[in-house]
Amino acid sequence: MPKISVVSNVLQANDAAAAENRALMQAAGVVAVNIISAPGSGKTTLLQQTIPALAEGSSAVLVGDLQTSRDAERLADVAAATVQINTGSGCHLSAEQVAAGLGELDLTGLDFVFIENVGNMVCPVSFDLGEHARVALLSVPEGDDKVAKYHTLFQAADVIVLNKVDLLGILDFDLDRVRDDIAQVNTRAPFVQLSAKSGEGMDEWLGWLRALRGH
Ligand SMILES: Nc1nc2c(ncn2[C@@H]2O[C@H](COP(=O)(O)OP(=O)(O)O)[C@@H](O)[C@H]2O)c(=O)[nH]1
Ligand SMILES: [Mg+2]
Repeated sequence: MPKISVVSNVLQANDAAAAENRALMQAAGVVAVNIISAPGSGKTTLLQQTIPALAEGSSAVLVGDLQTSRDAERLADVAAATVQINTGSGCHLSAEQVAAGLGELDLTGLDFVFIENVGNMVCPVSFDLGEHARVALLSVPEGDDKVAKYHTLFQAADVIVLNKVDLLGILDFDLDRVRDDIAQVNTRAPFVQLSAKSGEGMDEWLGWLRALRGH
């Protein structure tokens, strides 16, 4: 069998599992948000601040990492439930892994399931997990050239978040360049600038999530 067929079969199986995940969460009235970024851009920190601000215990988190349950431990205090998914050497979460994670959760009464994908700006982009919305997260220390370099991530995003704006002015980072690059690839997604550390800009992010949830 040609290699291309194998790849497309993998994606077809993933898409079927993603559709089931989406239907399951839809039926439970839960909104799923898939967060994709490079390692260290602040996914876990952002969720640590976001979940209590939305409402303590309103959200569950599925966290993907190659190894360790460190992020799940960091989120355990604020989330209604947290499932750590170790991918071994895998550079992204698959819909089947998310299905297994959802099997560990009681979705009753939840507003959101946040999915912290494996830190990677390339691999997770091709894999629908059954999310309702996709977040592309960038942070100031990564540099202002990443939107142009990793355009597929930003093209596929429903919202683009720039984290660590408390470091603007300390590090060289041209915000206009990022705005221009986003305009080239995605005119649909809002561009939210925030600091998960200082809290600046968090209101706009929380407002976007509440609008997504519909209340
Ligand atoms: N200065 C600053 N540091 C941050 C901010 N958000 C996260 N960090 C730090 O960035 C590092 C990586 O954050 P983490 O949440 O683990 O990133 P993840 O790998 O994407 O989950 C940690 O040392 C955080 O304290 C922020 O808004 N400003
Ligand atoms: Mg993390």
